Amino acid sequence: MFMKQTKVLLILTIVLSLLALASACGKKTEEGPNTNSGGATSKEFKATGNEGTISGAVAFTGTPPAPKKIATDADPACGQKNPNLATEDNVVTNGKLANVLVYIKEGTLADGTKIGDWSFKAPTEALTLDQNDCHYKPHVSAVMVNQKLNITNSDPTQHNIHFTPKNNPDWNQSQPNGAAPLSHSFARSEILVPVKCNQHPWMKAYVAVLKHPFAAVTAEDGSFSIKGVPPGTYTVVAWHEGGAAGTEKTMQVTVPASGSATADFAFGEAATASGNPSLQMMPALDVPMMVRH
Ligand SMILES: [Cu+2]
Repeated sequence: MFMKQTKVLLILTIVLSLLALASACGKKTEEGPNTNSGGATSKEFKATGNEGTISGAVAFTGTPPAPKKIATDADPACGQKNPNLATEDNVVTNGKLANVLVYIKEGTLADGTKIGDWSFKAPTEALTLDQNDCHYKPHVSAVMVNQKLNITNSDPTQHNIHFTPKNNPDWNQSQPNGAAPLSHSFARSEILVPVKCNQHPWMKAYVAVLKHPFAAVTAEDGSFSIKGVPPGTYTVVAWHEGGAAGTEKTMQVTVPASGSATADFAFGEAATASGNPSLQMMPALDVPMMVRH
């Protein structure tokens, strides 16, 4: 009788151990194929040291529209600080265009993975968006999802910063002169978030919110440089404001290991005729969001 009980117990123990082992193995195979599917389970990208650079210049072809002087009657404090306040939608110097956002839209790394399959850590440094001379500085900028924006007021007047995104919540805060900086961030990617000032109708800025750090904005001389790009072949987009939602130019580039790729773009009337304009604001690397909204 006693022997029989021991035997049953022993068999039970063996069966249970086998079951536990089988379920552990089952779990492992379930996790395998999901690791590269993007979203919350995507792997964090780690630089390996063979990253390269995408750089170039953006030209403005033809005669650029002259900047228009802004009437500051709505707030004399703006005119007193900057009597020559002018529009910023086409900042052209020697045929080169400033304030163009250049970013990687999609692409495949040399190891065959898609850039959208990787996750990238947002920088801990905040991007400062200053209200200065009754303009936003910078006029065009790029941050990563959840990266902090530090909003400052350097003017002797009150501003009202108003982000009007499509994929993120509306955000609208007044900031009197001398007030402490405001902080904001965006939880979802968006190309690009328009910014306006409810006090000064001419004040406009654009903030790109990306899931990766591969973006740059052209300087006064039209140049830009995107560093730390893993070797691969990418679709690079140059975006410039104007029209309903801006104009885009697209180019394929291949970044060799530890090398560089050139991406030169042209905007302007003459360039538009042969270019690839798109009037669509697209969320970067975020196809499901397009369906949602
Ligand atoms: Cu303002």
